[in-house]
Amino acid sequence: MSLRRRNFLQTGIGTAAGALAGLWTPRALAQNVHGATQDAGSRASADAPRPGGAGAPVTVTVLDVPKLPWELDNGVKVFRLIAEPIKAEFVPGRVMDVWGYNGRNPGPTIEVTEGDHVRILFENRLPEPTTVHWHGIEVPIEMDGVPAISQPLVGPGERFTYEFTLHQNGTFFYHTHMPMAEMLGLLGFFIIHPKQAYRPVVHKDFGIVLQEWAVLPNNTVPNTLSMEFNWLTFNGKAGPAATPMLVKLGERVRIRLINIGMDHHPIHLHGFQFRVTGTEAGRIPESAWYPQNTVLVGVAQARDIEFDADRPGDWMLHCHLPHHMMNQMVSMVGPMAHSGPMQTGKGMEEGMGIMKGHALSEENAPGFGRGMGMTTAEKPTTSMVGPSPHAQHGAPGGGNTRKDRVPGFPQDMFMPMDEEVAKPETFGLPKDWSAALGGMMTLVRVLPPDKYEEIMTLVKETESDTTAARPGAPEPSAPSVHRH
Ligand SMILES: [Cu+2]
Repeated sequence: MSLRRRNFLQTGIGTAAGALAGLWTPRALAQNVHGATQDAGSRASADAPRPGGAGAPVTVTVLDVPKLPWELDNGVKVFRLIAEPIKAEFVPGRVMDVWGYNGRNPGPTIEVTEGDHVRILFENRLPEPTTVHWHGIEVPIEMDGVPAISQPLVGPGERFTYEFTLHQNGTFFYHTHMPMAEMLGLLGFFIIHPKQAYRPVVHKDFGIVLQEWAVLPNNTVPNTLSMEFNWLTFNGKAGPAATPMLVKLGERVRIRLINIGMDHHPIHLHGFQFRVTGTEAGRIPESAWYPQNTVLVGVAQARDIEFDADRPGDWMLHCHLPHHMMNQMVSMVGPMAHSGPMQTGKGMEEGMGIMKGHALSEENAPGFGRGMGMTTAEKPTTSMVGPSPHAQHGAPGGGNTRKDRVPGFPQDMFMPMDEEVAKPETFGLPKDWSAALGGMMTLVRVLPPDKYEEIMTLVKETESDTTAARPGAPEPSAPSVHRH
């Protein structure tokens, strides 16, 4: 189906679903318009004029994350950064209580140029003290953001001004230096462009923040004590809710990856070989590049990858740890569905697979006997897998008793949610595409020129319905507003 631009504009929210053959729902569209308000600053920016004229780098697109606006004061770029509790929607309908900056998780992207003098007016609206560390950036010790050592803690309601000159370029980030609060989401990109673009030049420059979360069933607050993570996000969105990257066939692409968490993530790209061209310390000399299609992004590391997008397709970019490709994993809790010794219609302990003790006892609750909670030791639990008379309930082809005799069945589920995550960037994807993505998974859509223009037109028109600022444009912002 061809995209009918005028129809899309004229239909309005109420009838947009018809215009786009079921890919759209009023709810999805409304969400997207709302999202565009927040995200327009980071969308489609590679097509925008290069900020410093010829030879200057393209701006970075951090999908689903806004840019932090700045104002110029006597040659100083002045940013306002506010740490505060916020709401974050990992996938449609799953709103979590996390911490972030300026109403967002991850925090808005700071994007500047080597040689800039920056001033960051920081305000703490958290219920506890904090500081901001500029990860990898060579700043004077008083600006390093380490509590008690380089500066006093910034208490709730207090402010602190960071100010320094940038003499590096590359992919950096900012984050709190209170470790537990890192696990609640206090980080963001701090990208420093060189004055002249790196060679070979890229046409698209994307950024992805890797985060992981442990959210117990029926909770919205991440458990920062847990070592077992069940939500994995790219730019604050779990697959399939992360917005796909749009690339025109033949373009050269850079993707910057940063990681703060408890795990290292092997990020794998389908369809292409890439080179790692940068680390958290800046650009790697070309003589040290070598081909890869999986890059391990360790904790506290940044990795820039580059490739020529010379083959069309909707290509996956994802963490390859199997548990990091799923959403909302839990074990041994909740209403029992099927399988093994965990059965419906029985007592709480049997239902949850707990072999010892009471389900709500101090030693089992609230972790239900597993490491997701506050328990001090792993408890013996039954395995979810195994032959069961109930095994057919949740499975395609249910009722096939032969499956009941297959050890390990059931495992994977296939749950499409195309409509819930529909937005211009997902236009034209095959039916049920969304079921193939969970956790740290997204798509690099390498599109033939006509298809690319079609979708970019839709992206821009959705943006133009909003009053969002352009990338890097000074905006008299009210950054403390909660935008969810
Ligand atoms: Cu991972």
